[in-house]
Amino acid sequence: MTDLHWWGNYELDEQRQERRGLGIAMFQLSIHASDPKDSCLPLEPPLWLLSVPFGAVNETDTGLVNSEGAKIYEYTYVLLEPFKQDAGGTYWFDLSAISVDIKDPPMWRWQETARTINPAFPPNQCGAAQNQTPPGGWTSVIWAGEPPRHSEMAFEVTSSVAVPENDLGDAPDSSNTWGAAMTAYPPGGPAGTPALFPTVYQAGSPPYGPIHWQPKQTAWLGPAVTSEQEADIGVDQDTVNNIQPQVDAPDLDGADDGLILPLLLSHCVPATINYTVHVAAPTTAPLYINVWFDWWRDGEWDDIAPCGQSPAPEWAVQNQVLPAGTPAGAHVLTSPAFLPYNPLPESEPNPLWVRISLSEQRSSGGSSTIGAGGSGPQGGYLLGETEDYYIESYLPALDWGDAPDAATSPRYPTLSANIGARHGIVQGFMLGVSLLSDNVRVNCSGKMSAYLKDEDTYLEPRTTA
Ligand SMILES: [Ca+2]
Ligand SMILES: [Ca+2]
Ligand SMILES: [Ca+2]
Ligand SMILES: [Ca+2]
Repeated sequence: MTDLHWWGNYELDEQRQERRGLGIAMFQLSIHASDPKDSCLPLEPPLWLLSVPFGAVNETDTGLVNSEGAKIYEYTYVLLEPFKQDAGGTYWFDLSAISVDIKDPPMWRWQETARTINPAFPPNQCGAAQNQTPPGGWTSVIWAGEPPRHSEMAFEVTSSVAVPENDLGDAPDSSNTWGAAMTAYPPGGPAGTPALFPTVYQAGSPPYGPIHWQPKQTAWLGPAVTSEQEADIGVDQDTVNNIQPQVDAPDLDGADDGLILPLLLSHCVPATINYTVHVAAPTTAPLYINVWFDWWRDGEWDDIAPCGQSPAPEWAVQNQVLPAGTPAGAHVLTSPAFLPYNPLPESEPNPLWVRISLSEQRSSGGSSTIGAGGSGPQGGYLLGETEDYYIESYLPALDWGDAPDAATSPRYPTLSANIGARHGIVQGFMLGVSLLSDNVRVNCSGKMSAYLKDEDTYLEPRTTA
């Protein structure tokens, strides 16, 4: 932490004037651990202690008044040396105002934010504590009543430490810094299918969660990247970590913006996905795109599902190449075709975790180790970005004709706007030899382009007007 902020007020006298007396000489600031004997009280001696002259804390009128009508002031102190917090630690912030002259003291009070029966401070829902001498010793601040209420104090601890450039994924990972089990399905629990996705880079590795050291240097997925130090601890540009294992919360990373949704993933029907890569400067070496789907819904990306005699690997897109010399700008790319494995009928929800990763090194996909699918190299990737998605619905693919059509002057009715012929795909029933499901898109000029060729299955006469 680098800055401390707190709020306070002065008691008012009968003339509604602030009782400032001869003023505050200094604030004594300290940080404490929790008392192991009573975790709702601070432990002595403090971990950190500093006396700060009043002139150094910048008393600022917030324009707010408290319930007595007294002005509320904000005080800010920027630490000369940041105070380092340990992951998972609980800390108390303690504050005393020291008067210039005890014979005419200021009646300054630390502002409360609330008096509540349900204080927010985890893990034991503790409210504020006080240490009054005499007799000394910490006690909880409890306001009598039915039920009794606790004080919450107005303060803020902030960190202005620069966020490292790294990018990581946000799929749930039970081998994390916190040693807390995470749930893949349903995400966030209650406990169901354990999550074994490799997301955290340091803890529980190998398999290593993919980390990208310089995601903004050359190319990334979608329009944006948000950076973080690690997936589950440290500073994060989004202010929350990508995953919070201690509360079983995944999928908290910003800028999941590469995959173009919705996906069309009919069971055992060849499919493709479209995604956006933003290239900062023309590439001088190839980059690789890998995509994993948890077809088996077992919380990892290591399996190969069966589509009859054909394998449907969870590593569905394997080292698709973005060639050297790709110009700067946004590029919409289409993956090679792969087989989805979604055996449940469309009416039943059957969500799955998906990872897309762009990198300068080819992925080895994984190994025999459980949780290796979707992992990255020991030394991390230099370039690229990883995005993880919890996909709850994927539209069934329809087969569309691909004769030319236009929104304004329909000639061959192919697009849905012109009531084109379309067919739900029935397994084993098709025209021609192999049926690829079209992903038909219309660009601004009203022209249609199909991302996949299905010359042997077109449903309308192919002629030119
Ligand atoms: Ca992105
Ligand atoms: Ca995500
Ligand atoms: Ca993040
Ligand atoms: Ca799996």
